[in-house]
Amino acid sequence: MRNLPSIRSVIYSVALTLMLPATLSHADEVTPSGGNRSSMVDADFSGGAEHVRFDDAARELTSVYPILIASASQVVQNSFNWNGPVDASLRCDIGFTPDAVVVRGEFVDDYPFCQPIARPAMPEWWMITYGGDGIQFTFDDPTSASRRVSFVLNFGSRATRPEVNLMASQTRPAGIISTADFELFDGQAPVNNGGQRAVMFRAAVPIAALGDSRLFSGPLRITLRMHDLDGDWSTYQVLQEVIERK
Ligand SMILES: [Ca+2]
Repeated sequence: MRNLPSIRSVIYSVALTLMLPATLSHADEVTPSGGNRSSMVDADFSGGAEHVRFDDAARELTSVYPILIASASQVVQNSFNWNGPVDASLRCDIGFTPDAVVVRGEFVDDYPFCQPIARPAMPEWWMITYGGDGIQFTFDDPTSASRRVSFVLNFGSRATRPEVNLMASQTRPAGIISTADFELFDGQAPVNNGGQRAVMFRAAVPIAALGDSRLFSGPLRITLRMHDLDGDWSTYQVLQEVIERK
């Protein structure tokens, strides 16, 4: 029997700074070892931005938007693989400052940090667009299909060396955003989710490293995709939610 996730009832806190730091202790052991597949995401690229710290950016927030992914209707690829919120679900606050995108949230995954290749970003023609566990944020202008920026919170295999990867930008090459701040923490065990502990994450990404700062000053469509791999490629699934910032 699957109960509705308790995270549905969680009231979002606008105060991103209330995050309680902890260490991440339960990186999953079933994660295959990293491979050597070549990738679009090899460059270390800052875009000339200063390194940003989450705590500093969170103090400058001008707007915050909550997103919840926990229902079957949000599984947009390989929905037959989804076994409910214990398998893959998340909630996230996406905030903006004049200079940074700030995200904070938590996810539940029965096999977290499964990442069989070192650089999981895949070309568009792959049916699997991101070959491992990761959370992808795409921002585009609803009035102009050509203006689009996308980055991924790349957990790294077994949560070692988490990094932010720029996936798509009109003005910047794909690569590691070394000026971003990204951390993972142990979360609490939500009630009614089978005892699966949540993993908390928080990140701040300089807009200058994403390119096209004008994109972030106008109407914005925000697409959040949770890429979930639980073992071999047959387990791959994608969950998605889209919101619009007026
Ligand atoms: Ca899973």
